[in-house]
Amino acid sequence: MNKFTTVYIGLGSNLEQPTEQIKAALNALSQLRGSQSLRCAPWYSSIAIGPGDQPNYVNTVASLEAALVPEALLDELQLIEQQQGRQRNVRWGARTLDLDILLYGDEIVTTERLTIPHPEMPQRSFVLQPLADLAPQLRLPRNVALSELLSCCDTSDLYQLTTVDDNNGETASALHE
Ligand code: ROI
Repeated sequence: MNKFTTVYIGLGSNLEQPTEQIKAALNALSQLRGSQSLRCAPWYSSIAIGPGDQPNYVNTVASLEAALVPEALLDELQLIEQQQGRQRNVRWGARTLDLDILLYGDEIVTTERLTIPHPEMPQRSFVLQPLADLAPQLRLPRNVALSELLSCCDTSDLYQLTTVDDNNGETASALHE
């Protein structure tokens, strides 16, 4: 039996050189215990959802094959966030790094710490678009087509960052409209 589950993780940063933060997070994810086969979508610049006048975010989505159960994966992701200086003070405030478990295979998880699928996904172009870049045919639990969610979501606030390598997010640079 395959012990690995395909997991999708949303990455976001709008502080302290966001592209460097995303690069460092992908590096950490590539070394995550009990995980393999990291893939990353193109990167996007997105307008911040949240209070005050915040800088734009850099967002992307990564997938990996994980042997960790969801809560253990969450622990690992929070450790990476902490290592990259994440402070949890203002709700929806600016942050160096946000790592969200979007999907964990076909599982529906509702615990005190975790809700999977991520409940805000349908409203967030900066999640749906890179997720669709990675897995255009994806169906979410409860038989929801990702393409259907994306078609209902305004993506006009999103700009793909150009990359000079083969799309693994190493060298995002100029904005491409
Ligand atoms: N806004 C954008 N554009 N991208 C994010 O990743 C993001 N993450 C968040 C909140 C504060 C809701 N706003 C965001 O957690």
